[in-house]
Amino acid sequence: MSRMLMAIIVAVALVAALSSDTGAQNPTTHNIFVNLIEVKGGTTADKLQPPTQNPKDLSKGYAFKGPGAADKHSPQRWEVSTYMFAPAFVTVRQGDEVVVTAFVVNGDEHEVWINAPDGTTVVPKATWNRGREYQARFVAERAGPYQLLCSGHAPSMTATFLALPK
Ligand SMILES: [Cu+2]
Repeated sequence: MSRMLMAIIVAVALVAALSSDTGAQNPTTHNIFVNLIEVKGGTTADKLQPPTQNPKDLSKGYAFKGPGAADKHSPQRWEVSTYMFAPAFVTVRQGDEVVVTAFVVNGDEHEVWINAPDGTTVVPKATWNRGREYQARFVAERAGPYQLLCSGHAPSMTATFLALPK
């Protein structure tokens, strides 16, 4: 048997296995743990000049402390930071229940909600505070990206739960 034919048989078998798998699956509940975190970085102006555009103009989630403001003992030092959800991308299947358990490590306050792929809200806006754990749940009735958003750190602070079609 030629290698080509063998490769085709394997590919067909794989597709058949995958499609029967997706077709027969019952809805599942996904328990997803998410942390709200902040990552920071910095250097000194003698090594790298600070950016000409203030990162704060790109996203409310970004912060920038220029030389002089970052560290008074090191006048050349400048720092940047960003708020994020970790993990920020999870796949589920259409029809599945998604239970997000979130712990706020950084930032005293986040105004969060979850939108469906069509832009409608499936989890209404709520305030999540540092040091607390919260739960948000929805059923991924549609295929496509469900987005966890934070208005105070938009547009960069977001997590996507991508519902793959049944
Ligand atoms: Cu936030």
